[in-house]
Amino acid sequence: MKTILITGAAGDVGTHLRRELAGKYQIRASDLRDLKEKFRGQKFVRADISKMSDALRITRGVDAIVHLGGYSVEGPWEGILNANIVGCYNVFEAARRNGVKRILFPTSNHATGFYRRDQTIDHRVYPRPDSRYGVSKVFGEALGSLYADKYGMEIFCMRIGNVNPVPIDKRRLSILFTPRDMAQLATIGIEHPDIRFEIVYGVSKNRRSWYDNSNAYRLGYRPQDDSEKWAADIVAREKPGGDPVAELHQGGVFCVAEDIPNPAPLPKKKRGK
Ligand code: 15L
Repeated sequence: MKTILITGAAGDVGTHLRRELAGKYQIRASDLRDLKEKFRGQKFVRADISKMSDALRITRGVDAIVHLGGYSVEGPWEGILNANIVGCYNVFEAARRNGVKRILFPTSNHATGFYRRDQTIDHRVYPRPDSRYGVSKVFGEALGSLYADKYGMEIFCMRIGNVNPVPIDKRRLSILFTPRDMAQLATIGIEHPDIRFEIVYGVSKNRRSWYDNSNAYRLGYRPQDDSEKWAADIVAREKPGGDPVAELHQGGVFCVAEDIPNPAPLPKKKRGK
C-alpha cells in the first residue's frame, strides 16, 4: 500500500479527503493544528511548512504528496506569503531532496477567478487570479511546472472549486466538487502512470460548469455528481443583487474583497501579529 502525505490535513478539504481515502492508502496527515476528525490507521505529524526543516521531516519516505497545507482564502499578505509561497516552495523542494516524485497540488478556481461567468475556460487558459490568494495558487502551479521540467517530477494540479457534499449558493452550483468525486480525481493524480505536468479542474459534472474539463476526462475522470438537482431551491432562495463585479466573474466575492473569513484560521503568531 502506498504511503501518502497529506499536508493541511486538519482543514475541511483535508478531512473530506482523508475520510474518502481511509483504508486505500497509508496516510501521513500533517498540519499545524490538531486533527478534528481522525480515521483509523492515519498517522498525525505536526508540522509548520514555513520551516524547511519541518518540510524535510514530513516528506521523507512517502510515495506521493497531496499538498493542501496553506492559507485557503483571501487574507493578509503576510499569512499568504508564509503559508502559500514559502510553505509551498518548502514542500516542493523538500520532496525533490527526499526523492518524492509525485505531487498533487490542489490549486483553486481563484487562479482563474477573473474570467467572466459567460466564458468557458479549459486547462490551457492564461491564469487570471482574483486575489492575493489566487496569485499564490498560480505561483504553486508555476513551481510545479518548473519542478516537472527541470527535475523530472510528476505534478498534478487540481484547480478545486468548492468541496462540499451539497452546493451552498448559486456560484457554487457551477463549481461544486463532492467529496467522492474529489477522491476519484485525487486517486487519478496519485496513481496515473503517465503524469508529467497536468492542470485539471477539481469540480463535479455540473451542468452549470464554467469549465471544459476535457483534460481530466482524458486522464480517466468520470465524476458522479451534478449540482443541478439542488439548483431550483438554491436559485429560489438567493436574493438578486450583490456586487456587480463579483456577480460577473467566476471568482465571485474574491474579485472584490480584501479579507474573507478564513474557515481555518492559522494560530495568531503565524499570521505575523
Ligand atoms: C477556495 O479556493 C477556498 O479554499 C474555499 O474555502 C472556497 O472559498 C472556494 O475556493 C470557493 O470558491 O468556493
